[in-house]
Amino acid sequence: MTKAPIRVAVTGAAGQIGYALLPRIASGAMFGPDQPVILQLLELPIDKVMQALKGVAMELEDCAFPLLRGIVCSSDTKVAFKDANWCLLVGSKPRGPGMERNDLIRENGPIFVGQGQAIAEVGAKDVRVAVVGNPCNTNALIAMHSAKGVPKERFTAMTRLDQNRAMSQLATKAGVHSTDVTHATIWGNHSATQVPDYVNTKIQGKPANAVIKDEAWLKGEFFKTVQQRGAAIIAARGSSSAFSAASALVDHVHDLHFATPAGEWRSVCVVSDGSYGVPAGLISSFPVTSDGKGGWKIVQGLPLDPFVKEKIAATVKELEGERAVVADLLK
Ligand code: NAX
Repeated sequence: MTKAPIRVAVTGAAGQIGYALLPRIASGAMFGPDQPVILQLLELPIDKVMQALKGVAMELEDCAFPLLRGIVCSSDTKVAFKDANWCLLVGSKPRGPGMERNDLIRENGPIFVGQGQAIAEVGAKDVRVAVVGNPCNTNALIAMHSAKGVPKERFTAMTRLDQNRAMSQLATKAGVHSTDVTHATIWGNHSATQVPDYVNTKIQGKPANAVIKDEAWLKGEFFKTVQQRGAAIIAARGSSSAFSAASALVDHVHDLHFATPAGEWRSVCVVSDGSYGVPAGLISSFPVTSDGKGGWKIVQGLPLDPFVKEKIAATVKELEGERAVVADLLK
């Protein structure tokens, strides 16, 4: 029997992440090879941008994807989020020249107020949200507060790209394949203060720091490389990470849609319940398991060394600072 289609809303769909993301959703990479999807694409109400979105939709048609059961293009959140089961909030205002991080947070805040309200108003009863547009943790926090009546657990933000980057760096250093790196854990904010954990991340089943016995590298180059990878990609490519971000979003949603294999976990930014000293209510990256039915849990009781603990305190402080900047939007 054919499954009912999943409605997937994607904002910023004519952007570079959107371009790399949409064919992967439509081909079955996100929800599996037997799950039909309907894509509901949102862009800014600017002629040139809507024209570009039309071109993207034409390309999707030209792929004749067996699982793609419909494409909606709109500049109206109420149309794009209508009955959506998943809302992937990718679009946001980029950082302009001379703009401080706090300016970016303030510029983007209202977008996520409106989108959160629209999700609550017209989204499906089981709607779930993944925020990619930066600053993604705080944007997710704003959307979560604005979506009155939608359970807070439905809102996530993406540190999966950071997780994947950490896995790749550790695999290269240890001389193994990235599939030998499991339980990769990112704590905190998706920013330069994020914390890639080398105690709980495992290489061939052993703690990464028991395999890579180079503390200076783990606390130095490894941290810096993962934290600064986005900037390094911009420096090398002239634009920010696109298909790696799209691929990470496919992983993020896929792994929340399906159950996590027993004993494993993934890094996901979710609303804190106070675990690991992260103040309740902040959206922070944690090791998370999914039950495959819409539920998730923060993995409890993981050991943290003093260095990682100190770094988590710093990234949490940054998240609290970002929350303070948008306090008026969280009512
Ligand atoms: P692009 O500038 O290529 O595309 C963004 C698109 O969003 C544009 O087409 C724009 O018209 C649209 N947009 C802006 N405001 C909108 C709104 N209110 N409603 C609907 N559409 C809107 O950026 P792209 O490279 O695709 O990156 C998108 C976002 O992802 C950026 O905020 C970026 O910082 C963020 N990233 C997040 C990552 C993460 O790991 N969480 C990694 C990659 C990326 O840097």
